[in-house]
Amino acid sequence: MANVLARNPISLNGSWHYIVDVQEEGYYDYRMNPTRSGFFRNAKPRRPEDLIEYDFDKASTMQVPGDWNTQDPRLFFYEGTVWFEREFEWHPDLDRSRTILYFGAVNYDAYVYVNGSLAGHHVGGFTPFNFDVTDLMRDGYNFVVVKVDNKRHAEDVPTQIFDWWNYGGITRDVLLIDVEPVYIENYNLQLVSLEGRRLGFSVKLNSETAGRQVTLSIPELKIKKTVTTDAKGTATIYMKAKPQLWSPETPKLYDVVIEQGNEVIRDEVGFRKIETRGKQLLLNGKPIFLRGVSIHEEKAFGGGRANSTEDAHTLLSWAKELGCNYVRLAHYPHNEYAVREAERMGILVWSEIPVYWTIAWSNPDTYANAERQLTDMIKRDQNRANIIIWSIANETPHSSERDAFLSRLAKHARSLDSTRLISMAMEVTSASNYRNRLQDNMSEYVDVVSFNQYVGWYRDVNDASKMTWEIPYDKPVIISEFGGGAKYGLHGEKNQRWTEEFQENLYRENLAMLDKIEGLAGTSPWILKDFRSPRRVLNGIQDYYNRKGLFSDRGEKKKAFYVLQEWYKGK
Ligand code: GCB
Repeated sequence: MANVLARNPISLNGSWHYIVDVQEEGYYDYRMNPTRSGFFRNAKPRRPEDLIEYDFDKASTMQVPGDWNTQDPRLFFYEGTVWFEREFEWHPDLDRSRTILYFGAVNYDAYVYVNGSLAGHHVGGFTPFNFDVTDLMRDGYNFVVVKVDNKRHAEDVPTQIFDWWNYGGITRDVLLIDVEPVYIENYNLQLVSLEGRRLGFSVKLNSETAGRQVTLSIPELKIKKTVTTDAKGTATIYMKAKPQLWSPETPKLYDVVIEQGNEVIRDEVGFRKIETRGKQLLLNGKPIFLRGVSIHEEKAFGGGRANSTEDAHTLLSWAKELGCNYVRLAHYPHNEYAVREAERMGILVWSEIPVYWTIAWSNPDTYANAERQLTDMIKRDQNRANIIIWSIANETPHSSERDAFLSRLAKHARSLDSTRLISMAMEVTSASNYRNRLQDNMSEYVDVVSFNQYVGWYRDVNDASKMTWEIPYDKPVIISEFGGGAKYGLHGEKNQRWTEEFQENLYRENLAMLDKIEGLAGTSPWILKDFRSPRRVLNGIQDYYNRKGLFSDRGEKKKAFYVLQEWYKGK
């Protein structure tokens, strides 16, 4: 279900009880069989002699949405199962007979129970999901229990190793939404032709119900159109219109109202066209250079999972100060507030799924999982004008199994959305020491050729001026990552690793090198802010932070910030 915030949800955010369950005592009996008296029952002793060895009422509480790692010091490194419970009063809406329970994201594996019964199971830490819980709800007192497990596995997406913190918990909003049995599940409104200035609108009901009237209004454009759904519960219409186009300079959004039966859904939608011409990237028909930076979904100050407009606004304001018109939201779909705030601020977005490094390419369940995450990312954000690129992977090792997996994903993305560009962060293959050639079978499946390179960090910085780059594809090129680490406040010579001067020099050398790459259409250096990673263990320097930020984890600017800012002024 898309655009949930526009559906008068009842928020279940707030204080939830939690129980840390290292051995999944609340799920399996002592023979490892799922138990019927698990913690999801939220049981209470009825007689004095009853034995119940847990009690949510006496358990500690934490804030939802939120990660457990930064809310309880005992859980900082914890990867495993935690049970969450919350009670609430609820009364049926007599006009709307179905109730949907929605989660913005739970990392990673979630079993959801309502009043002791299973409502559903979901896998994947960064995409929304919802269950129809009508038959499980009661008038008055209700409770929800969620078993959350963030243990890593080789066949998961992401896989067992990744360079960011595995924040566990119910990390995005929990909402209850009352709907009628037939409701609008999703819709798609966009500019389909720049020249003819035509808009396309399509709508999809939750069921295959024909004959439903859906009205689209865009008052500022004097548009009011009614369509009738077909046997699939869908309808499409095209219309002429001359909207002011959305762009980073003028991020114009139009108020939109969509009505069906008693439903009224409001949204803000922008209209723009993104396409490529040879090695050029065109926004609204004009060449654009993407002045970007990569961002992890971590709070600006002190870390922890970010999940609010305010969190996003702070990070995006830093990107704007840097001179950015674009961000790479790495390495998984970020929360909807962040995407919408970027749209309001005029910031273009690359959005990605966590197909990262060594995925289990031959495992059909892994593929199905990746495809589901891709679908859910696209479905959630298909009306956001600022998203121009869907990225299907990052730094994946070449093999025929990987090619089969990724080409299938790319085709799937294109079948869902033909109006945006598809890319993935590739790796450079080098022909000789200073001669770099990008050769990747996936290049034929993407619209934009992107790659990460770490000259100056994982390779000698003195190489930068000698490097030549061959990118034998007639497509725009994005350097999706480059960078190096520095500890804020540590100073020294430019050849001294971890100093701000080292990072500053690395940026100078890299930017001069980038200027010589033919067809360069943009870049998103790694990364806006120092972020937590369990792989970064150097005491006194890293302390479990990847230090490649242009800002420290406390929001202090490092010297390299100014180098990039200056370069962006000329772009
Ligand atoms: C990469 C990865 C990114 C890492 C970065 C690094 O290539 O895509 O996730 O954090 O390098 O710092 O090494």
